[in-house]
Amino acid sequence: MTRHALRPRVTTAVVTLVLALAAALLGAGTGSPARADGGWWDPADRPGPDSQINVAGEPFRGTGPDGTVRGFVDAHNHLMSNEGFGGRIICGRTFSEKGAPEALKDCPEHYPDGSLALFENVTGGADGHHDPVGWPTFRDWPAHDSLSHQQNYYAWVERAWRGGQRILVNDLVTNGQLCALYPYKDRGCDEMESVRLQARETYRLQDHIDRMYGGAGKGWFRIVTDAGQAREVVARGKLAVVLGVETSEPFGCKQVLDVAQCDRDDIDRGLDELYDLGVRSMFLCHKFDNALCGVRFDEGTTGTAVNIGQFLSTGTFWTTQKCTGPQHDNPVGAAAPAEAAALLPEGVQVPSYDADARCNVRGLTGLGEYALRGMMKRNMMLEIDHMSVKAAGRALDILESEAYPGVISSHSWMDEQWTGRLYRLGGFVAQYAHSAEDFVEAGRRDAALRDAHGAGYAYGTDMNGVGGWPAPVGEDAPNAVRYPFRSADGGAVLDRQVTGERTWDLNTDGLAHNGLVPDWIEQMRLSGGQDVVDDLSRGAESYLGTWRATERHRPAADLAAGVPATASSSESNPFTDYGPARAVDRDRNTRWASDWSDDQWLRLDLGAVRTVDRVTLDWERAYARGYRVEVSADGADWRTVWSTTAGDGGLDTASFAAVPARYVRVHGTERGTKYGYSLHEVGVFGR
Ligand SMILES: [Ca+2]
Ligand SMILES: [Ca+2]
Repeated sequence: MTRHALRPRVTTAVVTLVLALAAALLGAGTGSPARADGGWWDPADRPGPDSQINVAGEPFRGTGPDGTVRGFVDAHNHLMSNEGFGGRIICGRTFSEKGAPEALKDCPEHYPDGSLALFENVTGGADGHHDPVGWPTFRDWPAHDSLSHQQNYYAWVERAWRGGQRILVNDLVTNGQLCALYPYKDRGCDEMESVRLQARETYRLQDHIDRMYGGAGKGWFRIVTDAGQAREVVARGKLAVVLGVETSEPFGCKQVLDVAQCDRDDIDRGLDELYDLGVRSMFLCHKFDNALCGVRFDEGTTGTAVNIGQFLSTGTFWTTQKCTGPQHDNPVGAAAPAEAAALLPEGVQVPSYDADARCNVRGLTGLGEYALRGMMKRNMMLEIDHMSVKAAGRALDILESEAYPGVISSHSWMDEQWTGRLYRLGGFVAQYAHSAEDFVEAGRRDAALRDAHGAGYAYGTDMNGVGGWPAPVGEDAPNAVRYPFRSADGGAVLDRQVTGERTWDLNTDGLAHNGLVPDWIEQMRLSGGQDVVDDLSRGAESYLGTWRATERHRPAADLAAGVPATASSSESNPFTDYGPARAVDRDRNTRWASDWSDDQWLRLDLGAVRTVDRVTLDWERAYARGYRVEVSADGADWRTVWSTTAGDGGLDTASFAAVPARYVRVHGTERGTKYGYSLHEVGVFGR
């Protein structure tokens, strides 16, 4: 068939960029009705012809003897991304009042042969052509390697639920730049508008399902806004749906030439609005450096295309520096795809990057810190994936200083070396939906950490997220699923999933849509044994634990504000006071500074014996590489409760088992610079 011939160079350029951007942006019948069991879990009526579920058996309910719930968690999904990006990147809808034939149609420009399916074709799913017909034949989509077709039709989500999933995080997602670049769109590109629309559609989907079960509140799809509600839903055997947000410029917080396009009022208003919509979990940055934070780069050609997208959106490319610790961002692709580079203005080129400079220079900005603290004030959960190492490190510093547990890595976009810090806070980790074998292997790397912290595990399918999903393993693979199979909990029997005239088989189709998630979990069981499934079954309880702790978090009492402070020395300066009281005046613009030698200390008198378990240290550039935190009841006998020889300055938090203390001393042992020690603020917390 003819390729469309309009301005091929520019069109190809747009498409190449769009594809790479999008690939990165969201990661990465006539059949007879299914035989229903007739229980509470079966709808009384589906509107019009609809998909089958192909699961028999009652969903498990209730709580264990210890009050815990069980169930799988999909920590990262995009039920409504067909409404994002202007509405034409993901084709086919999550539901329709008229049933599957109406919902599962392709985008108009994909007809008749897919040659104008620009996004599909650049993302490689279709070799330039595909059969656009969805219902009832579904010859070419949904498929594990088709990045632009609906994977979350509600009945497929229903099958995932019937297979044991109990929590789903629905990240409302879009990217204004991709929307603007893509030639087809149904609506404007404002990111907050899109988030509002996707939230509304999620509530409409809930109503749609409720109607099949006899009215409001009766269906299995339950949008929840607090951990208690979620626990109740899970205990009733239904699916708790949590709203999240993953956009590149939340609250209009883009930056142009490094100038923020939002202010604190925008952030407060935006957070209030999202909270009112029911959003409890969110990303502060995603793919493009914005006014809140720098991003974790995408790799290779995709990375270069995203970098060009960032330039077009913000006027700046990514800038790298040597990393200050062992964590690093992904390597930036060196060569720009010629077609994408053609979109750049005359004379502008994608920079080249040193292989040993792997960290984004942009971290968490002042506004980003304000937004993070705003989320903490509202007891929301921070999605830390997609933040640059520098931004994520600072975010973790802040969360640690407040002992705030609400932090989630939902799809393998955080440096793995930070998993321990995240678990120590009480956070939650899910792995991207890799192939069963890879998932099992990566999951084993952190199994000891999960055990140590009593954490369950989860997956982030990133369905409708343009990431690509596990390919078929073939019917003869050692981990091929044998249909029908029993669900991991043992209570359901699942056969191959049928919609219209099409039957999907994980072995030959791969993870083509959300309905095959139980099949993929069965494959993980075959690959890695029952332990893997047990870990995933503990996911719901673990997620709820993180959420509940986040809701209950309150700032601890500040025991050190304005207390008497003394020090081994203070730097003398005729114009500025660097005395010890400056470290407890709760003014970040003032500081204590010692003389320039290693053995120096700062002592605080809390006035009475208090129970202390955390000390925070906000260092000026003159930080301590080595120091001890010591406590004393009488100012004479000292006991070390925490120490380090690897301090890195910035914001440090020393957490230790609660001890009684009237005096707290920060005792330097090794300077990090040639100067002395200097602290903007020291905080002491406890009960
Ligand atoms: Ca101060
Ligand atoms: Ca630090």
